[in-house]
Amino acid sequence: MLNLSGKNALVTGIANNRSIAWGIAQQLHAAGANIGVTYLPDDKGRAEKKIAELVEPLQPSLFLPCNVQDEAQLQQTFDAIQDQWGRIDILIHCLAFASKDSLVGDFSSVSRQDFTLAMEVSAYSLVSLSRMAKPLMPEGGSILTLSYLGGVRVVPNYNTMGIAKAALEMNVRYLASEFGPQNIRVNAISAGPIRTLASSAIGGILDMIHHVEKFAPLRRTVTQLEVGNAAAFLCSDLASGITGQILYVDAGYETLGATISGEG
Ligand code: 0WE
Repeated sequence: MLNLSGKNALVTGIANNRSIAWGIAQQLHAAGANIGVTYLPDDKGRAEKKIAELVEPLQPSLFLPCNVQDEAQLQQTFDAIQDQWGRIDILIHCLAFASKDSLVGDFSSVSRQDFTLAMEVSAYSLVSLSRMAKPLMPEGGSILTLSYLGGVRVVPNYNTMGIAKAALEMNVRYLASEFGPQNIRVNAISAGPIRTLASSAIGGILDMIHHVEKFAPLRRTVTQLEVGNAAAFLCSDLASGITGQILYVDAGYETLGATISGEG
């Protein structure tokens, strides 16, 4: 049976109640995990208040600001884990950012700065968080990140994020190889499109969702809680033999080779 009791799980990337990270946090909690949450702080402390209220039902035993572009905040996060938990079992990475300019129009128009920003926040951050988690996983652990099909195939406007997701998926494989001897597993879930804060900022996301509802084998999109269930499985001992994998939780969309109805 799926049981995460006694496991310490740090969840990054909760922005609001539509976040996939929130779906994952709820299902890890439902499976008995002890939850820690990091959030992206803003100047006015609004994010802190909003996310604290949201996650309150999960009774997180850690609640920390963590902007992955800030080395000091990263260090403080793992110092707190060391002090208060002593050990971490599960690390959930649900972080991505690309400038709006780099998510529209011609891919080749991306600036050096926007390309680097997307790579740093969306791909490199898995490396830095994993490196810092490793010494706190002496008896093994599970690291999970979120990807998207746009990292392996061309999706209009996904552009620079697609390159960052391709790098992220290779990070998963290289980290899985390096950390495997310490019984630390590293995997990704490639989720289908879901209406979230990040995706709703994108023009044409509704068209993407209608397209999936029309053509995906299950004829619908997936929910945050379905991604959360797959995450709970991958982070549990039921998945003890799985590492370096990208699991599609996308209502079957990835299997398609043509999106025509075939009905004439
Ligand atoms: O990974 C993503 C979105 C990540 C994302 C979203 C934003 C919006 C606001 C990263 N950076 C930003 N920056 C902002 O300023 N998805 C998988 C959702 C998504 O984004 C798309 C999609 C889908 C699906 C962009 C174009 C086309 C499809």
